[in-house]
Amino acid sequence: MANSEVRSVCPYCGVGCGIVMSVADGKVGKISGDKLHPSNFGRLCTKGLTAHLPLTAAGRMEDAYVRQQRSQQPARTGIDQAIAAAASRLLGIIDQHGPDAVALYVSGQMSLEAQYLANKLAKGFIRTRHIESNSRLCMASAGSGYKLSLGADGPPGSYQDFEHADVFLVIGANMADCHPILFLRLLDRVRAGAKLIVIDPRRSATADKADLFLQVRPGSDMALLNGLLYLLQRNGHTNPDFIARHTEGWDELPAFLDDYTPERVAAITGLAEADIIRAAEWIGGASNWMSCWTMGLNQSIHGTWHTNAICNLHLATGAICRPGSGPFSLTGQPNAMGGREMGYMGPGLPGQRSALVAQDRAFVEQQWQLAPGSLRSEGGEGTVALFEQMKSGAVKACWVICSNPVASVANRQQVIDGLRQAELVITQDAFLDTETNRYADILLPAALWAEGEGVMINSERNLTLMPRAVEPPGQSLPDWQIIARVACAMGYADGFDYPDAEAVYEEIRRFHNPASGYDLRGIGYAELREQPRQWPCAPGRDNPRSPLRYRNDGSSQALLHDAQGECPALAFPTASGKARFFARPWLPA
Ligand SMILES: Nc1nc2c(c(=O)[nH]1)N[C@H]1C(S)=C(S)[C@@H](COP(=O)(O)OP(=O)(O)OC[C@H]3O[C@@H](n4cnc5c(=O)[nH]c(N)nc54)[C@H](O)[C@@H]3O)O[C@H]1N2
Ligand SMILES: Nc1nc2c(c(=O)[nH]1)N[C@H]1C(S)=C(S)[C@@H](COP(=O)(O)OP(=O)(O)OC[C@H]3O[C@@H](n4cnc5c(=O)[nH]c(N)nc54)[C@H](O)[C@@H]3O)O[C@H]1N2
Ligand code: SF4
Ligand SMILES: [Mo]
Repeated sequence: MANSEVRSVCPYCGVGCGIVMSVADGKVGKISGDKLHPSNFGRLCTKGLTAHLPLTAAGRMEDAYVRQQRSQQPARTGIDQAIAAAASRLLGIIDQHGPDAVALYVSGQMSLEAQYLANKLAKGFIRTRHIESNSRLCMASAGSGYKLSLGADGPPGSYQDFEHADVFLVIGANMADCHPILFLRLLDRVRAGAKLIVIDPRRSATADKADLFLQVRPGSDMALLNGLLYLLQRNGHTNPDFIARHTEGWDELPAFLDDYTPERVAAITGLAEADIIRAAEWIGGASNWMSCWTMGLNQSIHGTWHTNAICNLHLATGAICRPGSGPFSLTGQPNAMGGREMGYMGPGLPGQRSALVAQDRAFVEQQWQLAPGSLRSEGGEGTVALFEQMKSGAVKACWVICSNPVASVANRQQVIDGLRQAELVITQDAFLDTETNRYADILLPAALWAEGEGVMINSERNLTLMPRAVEPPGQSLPDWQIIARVACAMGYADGFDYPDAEAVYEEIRRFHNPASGYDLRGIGYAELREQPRQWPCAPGRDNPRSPLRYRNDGSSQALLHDAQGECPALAFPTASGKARFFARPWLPA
């Protein structure tokens, strides 16, 4: 390949910063920030600046490996033979034990195309209910919380809101270390006068920058969030007009909130009453305010409720779906947002659809050219349950792609027991010596992000094309291609014969969802080669940005008429078109 500058996206976190790679002699020599990219405008953190180093690091898996016996070392094999072996052994297990004996465990670090194909293969063709992803460990709570409160997954706003907020509520997120470039954007606004409230049991690097640091007891957030809403209501800082027009379920809240007086909340959280009161005054007095949260709230048995409680605050103050305001869950992984949209957890189907909904199944069956009634109306039970089911022998084969569950899933011993108990473990990784590969029967060599083409979607629904900048080493192939080739070898060539990643993406574009506004129709590879673009994007839309969702303009989402036949300003994708309040109590962890 000729020497060139290639624009792409940093593969390390959900901020999704634009990068420019200097490619010379078939190698990426240097990475700098893309000044034109809407996530970072040229800034990069250390991880982005050094993202090219792993491409040529020692230990890449350049060939496939197959282990004939568990006690032996895996032997180097041609990739064609390994793919054929993977396919025939999967088919053998399906024949003998049925489709639910097979599981896929995939990743928010893969491209959109790979995520889509994995789900298509699992739900559409193998017809197992077991496909899960590492995002289950990460932002599944935010996803299900949004769905309940607002009707669909994903933040309603965008990074542009950071430039307009007057108050930031950062709770259970260490942005300074984990989303550094977005944190710089936030601090720019704080320097211009906005106030930063940080809620964390630890005095983190993020807390060090706070105007008000609330050092809560771990697991007491629900009490605090309810306590803030109690005070907003008592102080007359709610927005009754917004509540009446765009929400339902408020009626039961005032009585419920009476349990969350500053006195009681202080006792539960360990905070000073005065600090709780101050936080509520800042939020109530702000013209615009945003909340940012991540693992401190998501990784909890009450994770979904936490998202509901945050949405309650925004709905009650009407601080949502307008510039500078909104609940903004930060995405950890570079393409977890894409995976959530592709439905790679539980019963999800592409385009923010669900296998539990008959209409959604019918739509997807049509797209995949399957007979009506082919898709199953159920999903799996989640990541932890998946490894339990492997350990108990119910799930007999697991194909792990772009994740290292022995290192990252809770209760390591159970994961190891599950992998040991399984008849067939296939891993697909870019590196050879991972904790999980040690338990694999077949190891498939994956290309890294810069070695294949694909799309990544960041926290704010922005799509960036990752072009192929360099050749993958040895026999390694992009994830989407390995998945497609295994599917073809299993006999599903009709559904998986794609010439390139763009052809897969073209199929994904057909999954426009007028219920949720999920819409890539106006975004093709051709547009993405010019610049990143944000969905919802109806065909012909000029503006590459689409910073606000749920505006009732009928372009990507079906136009909503209310009971009086009028069109409200906002259309939440719920049955009534209104967002929902949920009374979620604080319970001990
Ligand atoms: N350098 C680096 N950056 C990364 C990653 C990485 O591996 N390395 N991973 C990426 C990924 S996948 C993710 S998910 C994100 C994670 O990003 P974050 O969620 O921001 O990081 P964590 O350190 O997991 O947790 C955030 C904070 O939650 C706090 N916390 C713990 N328990 C509670 C609680 O009960 N209540 C409250 N309010 N807070 C609590 C912790 O003290 C911590 O400061 O980072 C992304 N960015
Ligand atoms: N103890 C503890 N556990 C945690 C967390 C924690 O904070 N503490 N955080 C949780 C969270 S938020 C997350 S998101 C998960 C993440 O958990 P994992 O998904 O296990 O995370 P990674 O370490 O990113 O592992 C990714 C694997 O993919 C490989 N890889 C990288 N690029 C590619 C590629 O392009 N293709 C393929 N096929 N492979 C590739 C890497 O070599 C690596 O083995 O961990 C969760 N588990
Ligand atoms: S903030 Fe995230 S996306 Fe941006 S450069 Fe750092 S790791 Fe990459
Ligand atoms: Mo994560």
